[in-house]
Amino acid sequence: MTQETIFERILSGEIPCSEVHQDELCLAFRDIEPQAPIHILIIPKKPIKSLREAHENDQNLLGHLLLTAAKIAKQENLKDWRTVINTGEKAGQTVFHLHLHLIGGRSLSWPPG
Ligand code: DGP
Repeated sequence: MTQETIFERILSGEIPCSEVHQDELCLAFRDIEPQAPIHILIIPKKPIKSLREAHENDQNLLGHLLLTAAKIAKQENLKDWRTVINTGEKAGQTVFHLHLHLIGGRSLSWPPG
């Protein structure tokens, strides 16, 4: 059995979050350690560990996450923003439930560290 992540506990309501959006496929809430004035996580309700574990039949879900990020960015009055998906420990993934970071509200440098 795979261990429940913090995001599954947020999805079940066991751990509170600052919710900004919810629909049948995903939940979006403010990151607890914001790296910018706007830092929102968009997570699928389906427990996919990372983008590595996503399958062809998740195509609609993955597209939905991106379009939801754009919708939320507009709601947050962002003109420019960055979406990030960390995949694997060396890429900075710390929670093994797929999530998309929506980051904005300040100038963002490139390349990332
Ligand atoms: P990543 O490093 O890509 O796996 O991002 C995980 C993010 O999750 C990180 O930016 C901090 C955030 N996070 C971890 N625990 C919690 C929590 O309990 N609540 C919220 N809102 N965010 C969390």
